[in-house]
Amino acid sequence: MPTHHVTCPLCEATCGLSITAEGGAVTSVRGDALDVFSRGYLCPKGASIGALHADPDRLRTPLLKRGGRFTEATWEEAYAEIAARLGGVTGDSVAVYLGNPGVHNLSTALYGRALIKSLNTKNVYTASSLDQAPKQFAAGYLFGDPMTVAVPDLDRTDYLLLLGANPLVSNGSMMTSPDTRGRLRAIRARGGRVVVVDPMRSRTAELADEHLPIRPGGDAFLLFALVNVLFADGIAVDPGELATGVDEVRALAAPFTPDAVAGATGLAAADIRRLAHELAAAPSAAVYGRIGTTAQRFGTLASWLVDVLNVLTGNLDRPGGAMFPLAAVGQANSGGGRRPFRHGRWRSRVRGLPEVMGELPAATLAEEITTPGDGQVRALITLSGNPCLSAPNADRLTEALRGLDFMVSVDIYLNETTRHADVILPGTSPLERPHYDIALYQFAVRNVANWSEAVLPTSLPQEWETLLRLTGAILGQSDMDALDDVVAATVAARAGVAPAPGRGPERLVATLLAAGPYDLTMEDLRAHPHGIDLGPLAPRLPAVLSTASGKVDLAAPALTADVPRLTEELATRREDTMVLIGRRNLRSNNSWMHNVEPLLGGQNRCTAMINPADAARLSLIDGAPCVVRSRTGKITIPVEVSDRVREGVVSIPHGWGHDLPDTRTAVAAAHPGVNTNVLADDRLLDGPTGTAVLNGIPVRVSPA
Ligand SMILES: Nc1nc2c(c(=O)[nH]1)N[C@H]1C(S)=C(S)[C@@H](COP(=O)(O)OP(=O)(O)OC[C@H]3O[C@@H](n4cnc5c(=O)[nH]c(N)nc54)[C@H](O)[C@@H]3O)O[C@H]1N2
Ligand SMILES: Nc1nc2c(c(=O)[nH]1)N[C@H]1C(S)=C(S)[C@@H](COP(=O)(O)OP(=O)(O)OC[C@H]3O[C@@H](n4cnc5c(=O)[nH]c(N)nc54)[C@H](O)[C@@H]3O)O[C@H]1N2
Ligand code: SF4
Ligand SMILES: [Mo]
Repeated sequence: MPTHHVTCPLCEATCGLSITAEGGAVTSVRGDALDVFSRGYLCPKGASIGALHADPDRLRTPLLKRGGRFTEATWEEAYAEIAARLGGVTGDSVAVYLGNPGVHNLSTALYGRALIKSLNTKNVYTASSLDQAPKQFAAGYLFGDPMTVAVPDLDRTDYLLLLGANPLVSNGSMMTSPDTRGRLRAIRARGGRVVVVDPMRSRTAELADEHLPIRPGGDAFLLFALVNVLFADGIAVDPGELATGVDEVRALAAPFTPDAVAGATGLAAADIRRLAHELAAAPSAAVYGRIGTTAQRFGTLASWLVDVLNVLTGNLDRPGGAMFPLAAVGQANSGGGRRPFRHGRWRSRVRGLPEVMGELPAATLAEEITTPGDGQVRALITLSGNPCLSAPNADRLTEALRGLDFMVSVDIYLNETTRHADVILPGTSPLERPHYDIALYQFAVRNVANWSEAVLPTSLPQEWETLLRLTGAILGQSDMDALDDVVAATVAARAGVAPAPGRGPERLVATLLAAGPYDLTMEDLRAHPHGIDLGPLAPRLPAVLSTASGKVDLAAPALTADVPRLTEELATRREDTMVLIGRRNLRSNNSWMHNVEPLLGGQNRCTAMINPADAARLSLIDGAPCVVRSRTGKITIPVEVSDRVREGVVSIPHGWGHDLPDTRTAVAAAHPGVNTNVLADDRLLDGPTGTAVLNGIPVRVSPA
């Protein structure tokens, strides 16, 4: 039996899997010990990829809604319906929502854009505005491109300050690093220090040398205070010619002394001072913030200040600090002729929220659908997304989807979102397609390249073909090869090379590889099934920058413009309400791996975790149901009393709530949990980017 060595596409860690299969079924999945990056590591999700493939509920034929009920249909019937209902309909009345797995899927990553472009609509939504948009926005203004993101040089750093991240569970994000646990342990083993800032004593916090239980939403205050101490105590490193705006940053940080932010952060001023001195004194150090610092009220400011600290401690772009990866394929910042990042080129119709990276905030999708007038959204295409569970004010969005004239979903399940579609087009399972992690290698802690062939044959069309056919159905174009050539020509022109021969994503990867910074071909990739190690991260300043000044713009107005909101919050911040934050579980993947039997079972993971002192004060009993209310809704959920979470905070995982009618996910329905995003407020946003506040939502909690 041949063993297939492939990259796991289920999360950002890009682990190598060694898979054997027989007769179309997976017989074993192991971590690939020879993978140049992951060296044998795998998690329970990767181990369950065969079960995901075999899931009887996974869609294998198109579904068409007739008289309110789904029936199986042929692909031709499905496209005929789409052409009849959506043909020629372009412009703002059609919206697209692109979900997280699209990032891990070559087809969607490379062909989604063609579909979106052909629609010519402002109404483009993705999970980015529920996630990392503030980080990319900050990077865009600091460094010139939202893909120019500095990642911690995990394998060489002496000091790692992690905020709002739990990579022992999430396996790392915007920091592609298989076996993060091993890499963090190695920091400690070589005498370094790991400090975790998190309202929860997470698994990562348990592994760390120190855990600082910050109040949710307090990160920008803490980070500003660290900057303040660097200046006040004369230990800031002068970036000299490298950066502009140091004096502005110093002035802006002045009010945020450790004493001034102690209340807002819930942390002792002395600890903040010590932290600043430790960061400055470490031979090398990296500050890293993830979703607890981005999907929150001051996501942009916190993301900005993370890198301000990396600069002012002399750690930007130095080994052991925060460095810029150089991916082999599609790294936007490795070519020439780049224009500085801008946002706000257009605005959402109803709330006037600015575009960021060509997208509008998902938090505004519902009202764009329900508010009458010119440009009202009447049709929706979802591509590997489940916004009914993942976006804020879920009840309102669900209601909005009910009112659409037409909806198409490209997805592998009939679930909480796709049940609203008129047509569902099934994607392949991850094992039925080739893979190259075009997106995630751009954030990798080591430069690697790894091509994966499909493990199993399929009778389904590849998703790129589906996306092209969908594009064709809307544009009235039936020559798919011609459309594919247009996509290839566009990708090649942007990369400044000629298109490689062939078809589909493989041609595009070959094209981008030829345009990339390494002398590599597809043949090289194929000859190395365990990947090609391109070495540790190397310094890239100043060439990596594409700001107008050619320097790191530490005080770009788009970033500093949000400081007054923080100053105001410092004066008015109240402590009397409970706030809701999110959490992840190793055996979950946002909303969609809850139908994979081996990952379920055991105790109910969808609980409201609450500190014993709050439980006592609010008369909540461990295991008993409680009611959690916010401005937008209420849910009933079991209490889990735990001193892991700090006082004043409720922690509830997202992605649950599988007890809805008309879905086809039997395993998930047997372990439904509740949808926390009923509580997330679609009006509570990070200022500059409109990213949803999913951490730090004011709630009331009472016994049920
Ligand atoms: N409260 C709260 N809410 C959150 C978060 C939080 O921390 N707290 N996190 C946010 C974050 S970071 C994210 S990224 C979003 C995720 O938000 P979404 O991307 O909207 O949601 P997912 O749960 O990832 O849904 C993925 C969908 O893709 C489908 N799918 C899976 N694989 C494939 C495939 O290969 N092809 C196709 N066509 N479809 C596929 C699944 O069936 C599912 O419908 O959730 C956000 N929501
Ligand atoms: N197993 C698993 N892995 C996943 C996913 C999954 O659903 N399951 N989802 C994937 C996706 S889409 C993403 S984006 C990544 C996310 O990757 P991470 O950001 O590492 O995700 P989390 O595990 O949610 O960790 C966020 C931490 O922030 C803390 N937090 C909440 N609010 C605040 C705050 O205000 N300040 C601070 N400092 N901390 C806060 C939470 O308690 C939590 O421990 O994970 C990816 N990997
Ligand atoms: S950590 Fe992520 S990439 Fe690695 S096996 Fe698990 S799901 Fe796959
Ligand atoms: Mo995410």
